[in-house]
Formats: sequence, C-alpha cells, structure tokens
Amino acid sequence: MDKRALITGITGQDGSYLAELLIERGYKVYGIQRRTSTIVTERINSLLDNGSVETFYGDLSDVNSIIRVLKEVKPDIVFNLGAMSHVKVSFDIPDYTVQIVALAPVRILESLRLLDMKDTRYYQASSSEIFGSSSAPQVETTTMLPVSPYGCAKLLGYHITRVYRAGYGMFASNGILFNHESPRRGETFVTKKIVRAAVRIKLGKQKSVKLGNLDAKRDWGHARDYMRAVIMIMEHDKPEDWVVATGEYHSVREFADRVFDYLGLRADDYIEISGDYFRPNEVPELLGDSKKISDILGWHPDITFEGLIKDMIESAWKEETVAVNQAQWRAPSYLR
Ligand code: NAP
Ligand code: G4F
Repeated sequence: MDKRALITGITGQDGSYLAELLIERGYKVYGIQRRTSTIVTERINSLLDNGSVETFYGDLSDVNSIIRVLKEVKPDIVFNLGAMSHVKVSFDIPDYTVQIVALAPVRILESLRLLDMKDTRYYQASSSEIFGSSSAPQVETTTMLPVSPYGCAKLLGYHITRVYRAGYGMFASNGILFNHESPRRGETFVTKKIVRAAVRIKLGKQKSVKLGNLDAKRDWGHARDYMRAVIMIMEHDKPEDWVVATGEYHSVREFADRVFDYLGLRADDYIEISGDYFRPNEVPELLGDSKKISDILGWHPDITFEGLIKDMIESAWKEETVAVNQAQWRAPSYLR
C-alpha cells in the first residue's frame, strides 16, 4: 500500500519541493493549509489541480485542527515544515513565533502519542539558526547558542523531538538544515530579494535595492537537494539528528556581487544600506559540515552555488518578462 505523508507548511518553499519528490516516490501526499485572506497555494497549484495532493484547513496554533487532520489522514510520516520562518520578523513577533515554531512540534508529537499513533514517523524542520553565535564550521555536536526568538523556538522544537524519541521510542528525527534557496524562495529572504531586484534593475523597472548587513556569511544550498536529504533521513532505519549543508559559505556581499555580475552590472552601483534591515542580534557565520549524512546516507548536494544563482536569476527573469505564453519563453543569451 502507498505510504501516506502529511506535510505542514506544504504551501511554502520546502513543502512544495518535498511534495513533488514524495509523489515521485509513490507516496500519497496530504497537507495542512491555513486560511489566508489571499490565496497562497501558488507553489502547489499544479499538484492540487492534478489531484496528486490534498490539503486540509488547519493551523499550527490550533491543536484541535492538528488532531482532526491526523485522525483523517492517518499518516505514516508527518513532516513538520510549517513555521513563521523569518528571523528578523521573529524579533517583532516573538510570542507568535514561539507559539508556532516551538509549540507546534509539542502539539503534533503529543497528539500522535495520545492518539496511539506512535508508529507514525515525525520529521522536525530544525535549523542552523539554533547554532547562533557558535563559531563555524557547525556539526551535529556543536554547542547551540541561538541569538534570535526564531532560533530559540527552533531549539525547543529540536529538543522536544529528541525527548519524544528517547522517552517514548518514537521515530522522531531532526534535519538541521542550513540556508537553502530556490526560485520559490519567499521574496523577503535576502537571496530572492537580491535576485529579483537585480533582474528588475536590468529591465529598468527598479533603480536600487536596500539591504542590511552585507558581511554575514551563509552556507547556501538548493531547496530541492535539501528535500531529497529530508526523505533520506525519514526512510533511514533509525531516527537521528542530521546536519544538511554544502560545506561552502559566502557573504551576502559576495552573493550580490555574483548576481549583479551575471547580469553585467556592478552591485555597488545599486545597493543602498538601510538600518531597517539589520537585526538586534546577528548570526555572523553559518557553515555546515554534513559529513554524517554524506557518510551514512550517501547524500551530497547536486546543485552548486553558481547553479543556484543561475536557476534563481533565470526564473526571476522569466517572472518579470513573461506575460502570456510561458511555453515560448527562452532565456536571453547572456543569461545562459
Ligand atoms: P516558508 O517558505 O516560509 O514556508 C513556511 C510554511 O509554513 C508556509 O506553508 C506557511 O503557510 C506555513 N505556516 C506558517 N505559519 C503557519 C501556521 N500558523 N499554521 C500552519 N502553517 C503555517 O519556509 P521554508 O523555507 O519552506 O522552510 C520550511 C521549514 O524549514 C520551516 O520550518 C523553516 O523554519 C525551516 N528551515 C528553513 C530553512 C531555509 O533556509 N529555507 C533552513 C532551515 C530550516 P502560508 O503559505 O500560509 O504562509
Ligand atoms: O535570507 P535571510 O533572511 O536568512 P536567515 O536569517 O539566515 O534565515 C534563513 O535561514 C535559516 C537557516 O539558517 C532558516 F532557519 C530561516 O527560516 C531562514 O530560512 O538572511 C540572511 C542574511 C542575514 O545575515 C541577514 O542579516 O542576510 C542578511 N541580510 C542583509 N540584508 C538580509 C538583508 N536579510 C534579509 N532578509 N533582508 C535584507 O535586506
């Protein structure tokens, strides 16, 4: 019988890639979708249209909705990807961030236990943000010193997953994923913001882009590669915690330089520094060492830093230039 997967956060960047990969592997895929005033299913519309995904209304702040969906779907695996995932915004709404990011894992795990669904596997979308101010490179055993409300909330989610694994023998695993991006990345994260602005500047639609700290360094991979790792983690025979990263990092400035350069522009001519985009506390450098997942599960990223940038630019170019007939679109020669 087909395995049944339930994804919270299915409308997000990762949820959409994960759903596609699970469908390719023969899973039946279900998702929790929250009610929003405008429709936010853009990333999974094709899957909804062809019936390969079914969503249920629910909210991670509402334990009753979680229980209702768990009872209805009876999943073999729950992938908990839902979150208020913006680090800077977590300083503005710390209480809400903790309710969703920290308490949802508690709500789901405890619901699984009380519903006698302890055989359902649980994946927790943990984050490199939990390492906070610990110096790079970071591995599974690095001291976790979060410096944001989001990082603190993710740390609770990480530990509660370990507690249910140890205490109740549940198959509960953390994927400690470093930054991963794609054309589907939300527009307020720095990579997408830079790529979109650079393309719009090239097309004469925008004059400049305001950014914050250009010195922070991140280990940026591609979301599709990382969702492949997530499936490997959950199909492994043992529940464990895993760092997923590329092992290469770049500063925000370097990312911007590469993007503008790709388009034949000079980043310095268009970037304005604005205090609005600095955080009260910053994670200066994230660089993951994913030796464990590489040695034990054989996972390696396929898409390079350059490949990620190219994919994001080509997709943004298409979004900004194609109005009617997408099928006829081709990248201009200097983008290839
Ligand atoms: P994302 O694009 O921001 O997606 C977040 C998802 O969570 C969306 O589907 C969103 O729904 C949903 N959500 C938010 N609040 C909710 C609530 N109260 N109830 C139900 N659903 C809710 O994030 P992502 O980049 O795909 O990341 C996926 C997960 O991995 C998150 O937990 C994130 O914290 C974690 N993570 C991400 C990265 C990264 O670099 N991308 C790295 C490490 C960890 P709407 O569409 O309605 O907003
Ligand atoms: O793109 P960012 O907002 O990502 P950040 O804060 O690293 O968080 C992302 O990765 C985490 C994993 O480590 C996830 F858990 C989390 O959910 C999220 O997906 O910012 C990256 C860097 C930061 O140092 C920030 O200060 O870019 C710097 N930055 C500079 N100017 C900016 C901007 N960030 C944003 N969002 N917007 C700016 O204008």
